[in-house]
Amino acid sequence: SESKPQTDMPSFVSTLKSCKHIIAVAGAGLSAASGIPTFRGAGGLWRKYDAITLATPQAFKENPSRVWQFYHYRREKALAAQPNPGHLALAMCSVPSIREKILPGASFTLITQNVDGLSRRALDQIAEMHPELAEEIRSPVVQDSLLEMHGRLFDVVCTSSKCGHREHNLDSPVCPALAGTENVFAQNQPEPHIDVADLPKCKKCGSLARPGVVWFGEIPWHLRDIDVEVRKADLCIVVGTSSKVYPAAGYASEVQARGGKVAVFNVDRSDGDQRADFLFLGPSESTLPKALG
Ligand code: BJW
Ligand code: ZN
Repeated sequence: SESKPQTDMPSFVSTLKSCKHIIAVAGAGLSAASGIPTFRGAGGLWRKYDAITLATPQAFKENPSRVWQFYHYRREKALAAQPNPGHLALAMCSVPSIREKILPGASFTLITQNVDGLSRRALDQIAEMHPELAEEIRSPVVQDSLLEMHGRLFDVVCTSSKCGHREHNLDSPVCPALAGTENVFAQNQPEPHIDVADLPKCKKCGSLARPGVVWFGEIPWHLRDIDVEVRKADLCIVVGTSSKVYPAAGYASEVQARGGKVAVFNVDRSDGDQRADFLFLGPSESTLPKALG
């Protein structure tokens, strides 16, 4: 059946209240209002390079110096950024004692493609605002309901397959040689070249380290947990993603194929949104708090 997505908030809110297993699939648009550039469209260029071509194993193999400069720039941006009202609205749904008041009796899982850590920091902010919830928020029930499927900017991983050591690393800069390279913007300014010896190293075996993110052709994280939630879901909220990258782009139609509903929140049109049950065109930092408040 062909019918246009609904666009009125009250009917979405009443559908939302009747759902039992809710998933949200987020993309770069969720973090746009925090000053984090998106991948496609405006904001998708870093120096003269397309962000998509830098986020590949091939790019890292050919020029680890350039790719590390890109990730160093992204780490510094994320460190300086704050979660926005869209992150906070989703984080509230992740805390059972808050969720009971907005979505009584429902489960909620946030599947994010973003590597910036802002959704986890939104949880930390709620814990700071409500100290009585801090213990609940620190618990695995809450922390494990946030699935960062494309990895994390602040993980650093050894490239040696024999070692594979991974660490959480918030250093700014991630290594001394990268300091200041984020400020090289002009296209005609020579690109700094950093010797592999001066790039981030594995603290265990000394091999070259890489950002702990999921590049094209690599297997996303948490696929088993995601599959369980996608199969159960009766509502899929799609936020700030162009829905061009799989497997994430396929979750909404999987939910719909099993009879669930789909609601898209995006500032612009995105792939598959004509098949959504609800479509809210606008910045998610203002539409999400209205929908989930
Ligand atoms: C706003 C807004 C505001 C702005 N408010 N909105 C099936 C068919 C064809 C190909 C494949 C397929 N399955 C797999 C593939 C291959 C490939 C793929 O999908 N290719 C396609 C491009 C065709 N996928 C993979 O390789 C994946 N791995 C894989 O499939 O493994 C095999 C396997 C899987 C499952 C089971 C068994 C085997 C891995 C994909 C990894 C993607 N990695 C990156 C980089 C991560 C690290 C980093 O951040 O640097 O992930 S690429 C990049 O794209 C990044 C993003 O997470 C991802 C998605 O981008 P996103 O978030 O949608 O951003 P944009 O910029 O595209 O969109 C922003 C949106 O926000 C826009 O719509 C704006 O309008 C909107 N917006 N401001 C609301 N204020
Ligand atoms: Zn190592």
